Amino acid sequence: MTPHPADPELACDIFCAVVDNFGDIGVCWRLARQLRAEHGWRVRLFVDDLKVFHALCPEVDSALSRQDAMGVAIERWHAPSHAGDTLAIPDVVIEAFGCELPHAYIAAMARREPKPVWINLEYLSGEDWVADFHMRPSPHPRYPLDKSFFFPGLGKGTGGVLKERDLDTRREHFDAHAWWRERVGIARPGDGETVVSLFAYENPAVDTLLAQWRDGDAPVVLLVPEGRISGALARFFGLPNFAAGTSASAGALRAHALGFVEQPRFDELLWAADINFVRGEDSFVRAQWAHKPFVWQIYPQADDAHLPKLDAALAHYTGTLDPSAREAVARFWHAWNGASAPDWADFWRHRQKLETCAARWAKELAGVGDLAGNLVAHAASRLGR
Ligand code: TRH
Repeated sequence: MTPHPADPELACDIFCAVVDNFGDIGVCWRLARQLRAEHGWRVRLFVDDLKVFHALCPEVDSALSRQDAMGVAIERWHAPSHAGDTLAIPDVVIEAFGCELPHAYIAAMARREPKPVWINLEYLSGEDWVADFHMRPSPHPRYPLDKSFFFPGLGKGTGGVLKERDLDTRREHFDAHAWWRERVGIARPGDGETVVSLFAYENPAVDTLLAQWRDGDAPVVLLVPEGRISGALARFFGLPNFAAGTSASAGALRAHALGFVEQPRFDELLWAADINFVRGEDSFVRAQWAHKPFVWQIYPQADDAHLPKLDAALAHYTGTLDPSAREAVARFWHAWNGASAPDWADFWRHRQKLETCAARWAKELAGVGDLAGNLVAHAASRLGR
């Protein structure tokens, strides 16, 4: 049973170590806000890199060791051994992505009665094994504590992915005309132009793709949030940089660089485009909720450990496409992840089918349930609520 906000508030600590980029804090911050806003939990978020956090939430001041933002208490986690000034252990403790909790904190968890619900939030994977391992408890070797492994996933029996209750309504009421004027400073492109958003790591395939867009018959309008791919855009257009506010064109391609926006506004970019290139974990999830075709650049791991995850996601997402469209998507995603040269025309000739597939997939994914709701239900049952 999901605790009603009118019930005494459940307290929760989330620990987040920023490994790199924005995904670790991106997921934790989204989860923290949702637990607070939709489930009425009292949330404290420990983060070891407030500068990265500041990019997602400009009201976070990286100089402060303790502050509140959007109803969430934020603590700068400044050393592995530090756990805030008090060791007040809450009802639920979430360690994100295997970051190690401070020993003193674990010892205090073991002393608490009743014991807190201890959850390790794993990275998202669409692979089948995830459902078998989701929520398996593992006893601590020294303390009388169980830790459960919460696996986000794309299929039944997994923890699902994050989705706010008002997301679809916000998407449906999105004012695209106002967005283009405000964010890009131009009128919304016409139906004959394909709008592409490009949020990506450095990618050797990007030059080929940019050249295909430039030389293609159909106009392409490219929106590029400033970041790791910006250098490639600057080189392509022969510019010193491709910083926010820069625009450039070549042949059929027009490109605009955008500034990084606070996280709740990131979805608007995905809604404004016809197709979205996304990466990592959180933007990959948001692209699925955007009801638009998308291309995923997965976070690369040693020994190509990411490739089965890429194929597992493809199997879920393209499961209802006919074989020729399904193979074209797989070819394009593989090319974008380093396998070969991308072929835009081969991929985008399936546009209509991809649009239908995107909406169908979002509906199917919603059937797995929202991650925050699934996590709350688990905690509530463990706490006997
Ligand atoms: O930044 P990412 O590549 O993050 C990660 C990390 O590399 C992490 O270590 C890795 O394990 C994980 O991927 C899989 O990509 P991701 O996950 O999409 O996070 C980007 C976040 O940035 C996401 O929450 C959306 C947000 N964002 C904004 O808030 N504003 C913006 O303008 C943009 C472009 C992104």
